Amino acid sequence: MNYENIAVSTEGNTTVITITRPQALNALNAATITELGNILDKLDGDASCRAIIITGSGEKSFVAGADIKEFSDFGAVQAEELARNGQRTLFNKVENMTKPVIAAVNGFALGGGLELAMACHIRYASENARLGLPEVTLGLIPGYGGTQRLPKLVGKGLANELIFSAKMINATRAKEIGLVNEVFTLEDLLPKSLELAATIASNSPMAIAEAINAVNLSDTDRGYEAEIKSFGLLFEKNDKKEGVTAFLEKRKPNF
Ligand code: CO8
Repeated sequence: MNYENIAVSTEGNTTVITITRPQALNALNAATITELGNILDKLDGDASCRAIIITGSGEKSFVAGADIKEFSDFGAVQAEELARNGQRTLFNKVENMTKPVIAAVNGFALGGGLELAMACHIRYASENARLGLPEVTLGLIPGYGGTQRLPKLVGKGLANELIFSAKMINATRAKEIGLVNEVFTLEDLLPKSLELAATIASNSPMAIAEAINAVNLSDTDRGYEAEIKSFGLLFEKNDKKEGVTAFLEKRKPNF
């Protein structure tokens, strides 16, 4: 498949998706959202892909938000449609992938960009990263899930502060409040993300898929039951046989 706004490469079992609109600081226009959604659909059904990294091209920006130029003259109906479509075709899809998605935040992660990073399962950032939800400066609020995911990651109080003030925080502060897991030099960001992806990819893909689902349900009243169901289901699978047998035979499992 040919893409205009993203580049896709493979390293071992990991697929790296790079958003390639550096001229707009990798802002998400509708075409980019569609392409991201399409590649994720493809990868979700591709057993050779065990982990995904999403990053931005260039050394300045992960994603500087939704493309402001594109929605500048939208009315209420179009804007609601854009937000709903985006959440369905990309943001919720990322969160519900059956394989882990790591955001390698290599610079600005603003508005829809931070919302994309927050939809990912894990966030690593470079030292130059700046994160924030500046929508209120445009007279808007986040529309790609930011009001929902940020409080879950950092708590309501900090989320309110970030959303109401629109201030950008640096990578150190983002790590301090749990918005990103680790901070690296820009040079190390992708190698470290790939290293994590490879570690995850060496584990049982079935178990990872079930873990993603159970963790996603952790803030609903279905979470405990989902964990129990997944736990039971995995006992029927070859990965569990291989994992447990390998442990007993004192060797590495081969999933
Ligand atoms: N959309 C479109 N173009 C952008 C965006 C963006 N979000 N961000 C940057 N660009 C473009 C600039 O217009 C500029 O283009 P040009 O060279 O043609 O003028 C180019 O990228 C470089 O940007 P700057 O010259 O501004 O670079 P600076 O280093 O001076 O500033 C900043 C970098 C601080 C990141 C600055 O570009 C900025 O503030 N960008 C906008 C950030 C923002 O407000 N993001 C939130 C957007 S709203 C949003 O994401 C809502 C999500 C929910 C939508 C739901 C659907 C309705």
